[in-house]
Amino acid sequence: MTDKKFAPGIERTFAMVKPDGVQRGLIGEIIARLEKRGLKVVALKMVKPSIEHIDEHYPKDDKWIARLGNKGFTVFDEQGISRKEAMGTEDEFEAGKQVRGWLVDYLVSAPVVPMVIEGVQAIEMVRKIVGSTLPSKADIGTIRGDFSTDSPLAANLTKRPIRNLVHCSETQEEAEHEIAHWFSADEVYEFERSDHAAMF
Ligand code: IDP
Ligand code: MG
Repeated sequence: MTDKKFAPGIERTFAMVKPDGVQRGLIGEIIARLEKRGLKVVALKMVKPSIEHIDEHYPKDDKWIARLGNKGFTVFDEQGISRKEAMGTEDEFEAGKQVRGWLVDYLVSAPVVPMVIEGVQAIEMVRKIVGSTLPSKADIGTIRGDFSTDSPLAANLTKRPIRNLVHCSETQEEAEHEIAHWFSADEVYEFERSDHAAMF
């Protein structure tokens, strides 16, 4: 990548406007926030994925599933809501399995807009711009903090994933897996932004 010599630490990450973001007409707003920060969109498309494709997108290991189940539990514990009432189980792995199933079904319900974002510390920067998973914890100024208001309780009681508009990779490992899963090498472009010299 030509940029590497100007700015060490350049990374690529994967982000995707989820069905709620597409249906609410927020594709442009979401991409604009990433671009305005100085990050570069190097791959982009709109697709309606298959169940199999989404199933392979999200991790399947027990640790990830338990962590997923635990996210909602942290809020229920804070609010004094019974885990069993909110989730039908006290077990984070069982809860995670349910949430993963809802996620997979939801992500195939409408088109999504996957993209590859490149820039300095892109993985962390995109996470920051997108904001916390739980809308109540997402700072104002982040995409989720400004445009979403869903809660794990509301989501779980109606057996659906929290609607928080965007997916983005959390780690280098997720980024590599997700980029390769959604894009072939020739769909990811190399080019220089015109403001590159001013930024670096
Ligand atoms: P992330 O999207 O911020 O990376 P993850 O923990 O990887 O968050 O969870 C994936 C997605 O699963 C979230 O974006 C959200 O839509 C959904 N989700 C997470 N926890 C819950 C929950 O407790 N109930 C319903 N949906 C959840
Ligand atoms: Mg995640």
